[in-house]
Amino acid sequence: MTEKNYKRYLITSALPYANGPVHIGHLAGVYVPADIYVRYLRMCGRDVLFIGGSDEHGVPITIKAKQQGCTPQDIVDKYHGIIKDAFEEFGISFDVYSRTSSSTHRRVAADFFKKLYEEGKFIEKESEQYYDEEAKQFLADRYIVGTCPKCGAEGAYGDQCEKCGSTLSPDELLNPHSSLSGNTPIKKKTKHWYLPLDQYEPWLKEWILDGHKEWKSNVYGQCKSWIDGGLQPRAVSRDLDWGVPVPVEGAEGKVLYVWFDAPIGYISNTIEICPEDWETWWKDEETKMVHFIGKDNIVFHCIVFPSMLKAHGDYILPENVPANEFLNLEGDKISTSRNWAIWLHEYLRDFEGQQDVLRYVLCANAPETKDNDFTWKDFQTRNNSELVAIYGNFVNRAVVLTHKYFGGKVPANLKPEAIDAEVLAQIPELKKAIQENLENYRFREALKEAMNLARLGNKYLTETEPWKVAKTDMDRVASILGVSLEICANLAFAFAPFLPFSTKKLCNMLNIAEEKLIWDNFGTKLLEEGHTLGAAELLFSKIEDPQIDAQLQRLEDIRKKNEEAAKAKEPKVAPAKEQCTFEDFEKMDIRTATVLEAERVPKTDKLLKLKIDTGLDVRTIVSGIAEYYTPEEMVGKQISILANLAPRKIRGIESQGMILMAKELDGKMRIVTPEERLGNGATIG
Ligand code: B3M
Ligand code: ZN
Repeated sequence: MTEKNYKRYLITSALPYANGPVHIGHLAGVYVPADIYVRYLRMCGRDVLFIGGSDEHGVPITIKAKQQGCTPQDIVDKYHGIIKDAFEEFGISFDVYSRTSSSTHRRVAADFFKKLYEEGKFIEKESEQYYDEEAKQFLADRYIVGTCPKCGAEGAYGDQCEKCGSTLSPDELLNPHSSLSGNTPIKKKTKHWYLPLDQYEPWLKEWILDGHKEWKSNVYGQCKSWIDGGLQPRAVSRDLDWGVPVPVEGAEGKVLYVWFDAPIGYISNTIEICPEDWETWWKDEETKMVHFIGKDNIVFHCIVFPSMLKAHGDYILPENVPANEFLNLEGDKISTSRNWAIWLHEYLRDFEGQQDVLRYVLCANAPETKDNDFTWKDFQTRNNSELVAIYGNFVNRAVVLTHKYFGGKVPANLKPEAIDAEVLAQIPELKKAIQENLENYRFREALKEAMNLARLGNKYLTETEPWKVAKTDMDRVASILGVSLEICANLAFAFAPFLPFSTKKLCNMLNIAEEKLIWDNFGTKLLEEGHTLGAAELLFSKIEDPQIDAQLQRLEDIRKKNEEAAKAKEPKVAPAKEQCTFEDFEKMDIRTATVLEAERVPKTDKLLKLKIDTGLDVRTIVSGIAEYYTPEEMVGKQISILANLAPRKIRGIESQGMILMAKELDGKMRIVTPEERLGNGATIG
C-alpha cells in the first residue's frame, strides 16, 4: 500500500433498507466496488472485515407493513432473507450480514445513545408536530399527505412531492391530512433529542476540509457545501412505534431515528462476528475504516456518523468514504416505487450462473464520477464482444490447443522469440496499474487494465498463430503456448477481485489452487513445465438477442403500466382558477352573435376565419375550432363571444374577439350557445 501501513481493514457497505429487494443501482454504487476492494485486500494478505447487514427500521417499513396488512417485523424478515440470499449467490463476500432488528444491535444502539445522553452531548427540545387524534400518534412526514404548494398535485407527502420532486416540510403542505385516519391532524407538543452538529462544525472543517482533501471530489464537494451552509442540530429520536426505543425515562413511544441507529449497525455487526476483539477493530488507530455508500448517504457517513463517533470519544473515524453517484436504467432514474429497476434476485433467476457478467458490466459502467446509464444492449455487447470474444476466447484457445498438441501439459520453452519477452514484460506494468487504481477506488480503470491483459494475450495468439505454425515447427508452438498459458495464469490474478466465479473456473482449467492467488505472486512465473492442466471449459457464453429482447419487453411493459397509472392519477377536470371579483368579471363584454360566413385559414389545420354579426357590428374572428367544426357547420350558428378582447393578429388576420368554447381536459370542445336562439348582441353575465 502506498499510504500508511494499517494493521487491519474494516470495510463497511451501506445497510440496505429491508423493505424491498436490492437492484443494480445498489450493486453498482456500493456492493460491487466494496466487494472488489475487499477481495483485493484479502489477496494482499490483509486482515479484513467486510461488514454488511439490513437496515430494518424507519417509517417506509411501517408504511409497507400497513399497506400489506402485516407487521413491520414480517416485512423485514421477508426482505432480509431475499437480500441476504441474493448477495450470497452474487458473490458479495461479507464476513457478516446481520440486521438492525437483532437483539445485539438494539442493545448496542441503546447504549450508544445512553452514553451520549448521560454525558450531556444532546440538546433536548420541544416542538409542535402533527398529531392524529384518532390514531393517537404523532405523524411522521410520510404519514401526512396533502396538496403540493409548488405544483398543486394532490397526494404529496409531508417530506416530498413525487409529482414535481420538491422537497417539502409538513408545514408547507396545503390541506394536510393523516394517511392513517384521513383526518386533519392537530399540532401537539413533543420532546426530542438533538445532536448539536453546529458544535462539531470547526472540528469537521479541520478533519474533512483540511484533512481529507484526497477524498473523491463528489464526496468532498458535498461535505464542503454542507459545512459551508452551516450545520444545524439534528433530531436523533422520533415518535414512532418501530425502532430502538429511546432508553431514557419518560420517552415512551419514542424510538431512535433510523439514521442514528443504522450506522451503529456497523458496530453491532462487528460485535456479532468478533465478540471478543471487536474493540480493536473499532478503537485502534491502526484500523483503516472505509465506508462504501451511494451519494444520497454522504451527509450521514461523512458528517452525522463521524460526529456521533467523535461525541462518543473512543472510536476511530473513516479514512475514506468513496461514495458513488447513481446508475440509471435505460435512460430513466431507477425507482423502487415505479418498479423501474433490475432486481438482483430476478437477474440471478433469469441469467443463471452468469453473476460475473453483471459484476463486469456494473463495474465497467460504475457511476464513479458521474451518474451513468445501464442498458441491456450494452450489457449484451460487453458480454459478447469483451468477456466472450476477448477474455474467454483467449483462455479457451490457449487451453484447448495445449490439450491438442501437448496432452494438456505445459510445454517447455523450446524456441523463444523477441515478441514473447515483449509481451511478458507488460504484465508487471499492468499489475501496477490495476493495483494503483484499486487502492485509489478507481475500480472501472482497474477493470479496464485487467481486460487489457486479456487483450494482450488474445492479440499475441492471433499474431503468432500456433495452429498454423504447428504444421512446420512444434518447438515454436511449445513456446507460444507456454507464453499464452502464463498470461492465462496472470489473468486469474487480474480478474480475481472482480469476477470470482470465472476466476474459479479458470483456476480449475489451469489446475492451480485458488489459494495461490496471492497478490505478491501476480506477475511471477506460475506454471512449471510439465504441469498438467484441467479440462477446458467455456469461461463465458454468448448472450443471444431473444434473452435481451425479453428483458426489454419487461421494461416496456412496466413503462406502459406506469404511464397508465400516471394517467389515471391525472385530474379529470382542469384545476380551479384563482378567485376573481365581481368587478373583474364585469369587465368582460360577453354577448351572443351569429356566424355569417366561415372558411378555413389556408395552410393551417386548426383555424377557421369567421365573419360574425354581433348586433353591434359585423366583424372577423379567427378561432381554433377547425378540428371540431367544418366551415359549413358553423354558418348560421349562434355563438357567444368575448366582444371586448383586445384585437390581435393571427396568421396575418386581425381577430376581433373570441368565441366561448366549453373544453374537456382531453381536448373535446363544443360551442357555448344560449338554450334558445336570442337576438344578436344579447349580453351574457
Ligand atoms: N438504509 C439508506 C439506503 O439504503 C440506508 C443506509 C444505511 S447505512 C448505515 O440508501
Ligand atoms: Zn409538487
